[in-house]
Amino acid sequence: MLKACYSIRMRAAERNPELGEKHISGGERIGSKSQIEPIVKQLLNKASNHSRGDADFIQITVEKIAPDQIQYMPPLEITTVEATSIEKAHSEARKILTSLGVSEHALNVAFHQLSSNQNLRGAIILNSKTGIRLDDRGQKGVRVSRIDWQDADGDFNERVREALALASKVANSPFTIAELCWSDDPDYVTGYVSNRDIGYVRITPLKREGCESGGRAFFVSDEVELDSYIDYLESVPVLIRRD
Ligand code: WAQ
Ligand code: MG
Repeated sequence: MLKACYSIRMRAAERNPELGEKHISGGERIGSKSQIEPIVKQLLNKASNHSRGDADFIQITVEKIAPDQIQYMPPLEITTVEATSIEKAHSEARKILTSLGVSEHALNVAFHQLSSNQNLRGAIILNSKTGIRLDDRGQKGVRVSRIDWQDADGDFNERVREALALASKVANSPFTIAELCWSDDPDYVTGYVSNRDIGYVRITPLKREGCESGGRAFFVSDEVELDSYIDYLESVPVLIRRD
């Protein structure tokens, strides 16, 4: 029999009576019963020592998942592009996304959102041609969840591991044309573009140090079945493993 698995999710926020809620951090992991405690500790630690601020609300959700529903997939290949300026890094990202079929207008929408939005909790889903935003989640966006590595992979730091797992799950959907991401953390300026053919292309610097805007945009094809796409991203458990 397969061992029971658990999805463990965290979200942390700073609550200000005048300004409302500021997103601090989130995290998604999958583990066996005996891994719940160390994973909860790691997520609490991630929420508590964060460059975006001091969390005064931390929510941790633990849910059992059916092991026979887990999908296994390999990670995308990693490459890194180092640019000499933010402008050059942006034009490199645009060039790659254009070559994958993302329209100039959709790129403008995505770059504008990621450059100006300081409080996005999930991803925005954009039609890759029209640039129209398809999800109706506002600042909440769509959170890719139930995602982790099958085994600890010592090759990367925690941030790269998380982002690579997420990008690999996103790229695995036939509706995904490409993804653009950079962090909303003020101390992290590297982001990436990814898809199933080009892999995970890290690009630096996509923003200036100290800046708290960032996010993720998933560019999708006209054929997208939005409900099943969002259900896959949020609910289908995925473990990343090398073949
Ligand atoms: N699902 C959807 N969107 C998410 C998720 C998720 N599970 N987690 C984060 N986001 C969105 C959300 O809008 C955040 O504000 C934004 O992405 C940035 O999240 O060197 O650290 O966790 O190879 O701050 C990428 C490069 C780092 C890593 C990305 O993102 C590397 C990063 P952060
Ligand atoms: Mg962040």
